[in-house]
Amino acid sequence: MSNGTLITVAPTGAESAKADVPALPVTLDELVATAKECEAVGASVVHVHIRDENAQPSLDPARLRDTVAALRASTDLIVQLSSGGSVHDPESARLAVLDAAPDMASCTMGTVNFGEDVFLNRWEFIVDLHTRMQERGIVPEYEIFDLGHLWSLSRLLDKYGLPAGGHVHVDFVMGVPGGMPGTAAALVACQQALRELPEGTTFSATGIGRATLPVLLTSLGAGGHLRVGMEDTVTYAKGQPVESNAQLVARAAAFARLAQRPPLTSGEARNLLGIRVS
Ligand code: KMH
Ligand code: ZN
Repeated sequence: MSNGTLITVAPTGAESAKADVPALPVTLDELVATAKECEAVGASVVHVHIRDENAQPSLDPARLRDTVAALRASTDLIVQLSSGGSVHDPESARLAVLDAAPDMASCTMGTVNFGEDVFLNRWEFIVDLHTRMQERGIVPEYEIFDLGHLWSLSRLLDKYGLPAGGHVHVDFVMGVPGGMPGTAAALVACQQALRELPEGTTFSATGIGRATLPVLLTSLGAGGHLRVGMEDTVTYAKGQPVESNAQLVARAAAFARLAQRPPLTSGEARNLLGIRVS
């Protein structure tokens, strides 16, 4: 197995407003253009949240299907749809995301306070998501906002079996107000806890806002993979707004090369994650 770095770009998210962050990709054309730029500088996975015609977060089924088709037509990126949506989305709409038949979908492993809101992920909902993804051959990325979520994942896999493709990949989302902090110590604690999970489990990590760089550097040093993008940070450096998602991917790719762990191609990423080539 290559020692390279899987770089996921999360270009949009559901939290920032276009009015506040003009560089945020919110239309399908903007998303596809961003995805192509990010692929060119080292991304192999795109984690997708879409917006409606008013740039508001949306889980509209037709828009999701069109988005998957457009990203596949224009890039070789692995298309990962968010099943997390926004904190206001009902479970039924979040489950229906799978109908758009992405390569991957996120699966958050527990409820977490999310700023002033609550990101609700009941056990029965998690089981539903996991088993539906198994049935449809969609590979999950298990989103871990807090250490205890890893024990929920261990319980899930013990009771319901391995995900589609047989490989387990988790993403540590660090620094959400209400979740674990974006520190080296927290990341190392998560990495230690991976001993409870199947051998070969891989992880990526992302730090929200100011936690971006500490988490990126720690993950690289610990043998982990990276997620970057405007879903997680809209500030490149103090007082300097992010210009584009590609700017964040290029920085992550440069650090990965310096660490002698260059970005994986999307083909290498497919092998790593157990995603079948369709
Ligand atoms: N927008 C957050 C409430 C995911 O994409 O699966 C949930 C989130 C996680 O972003
Ligand atoms: Zn997301």
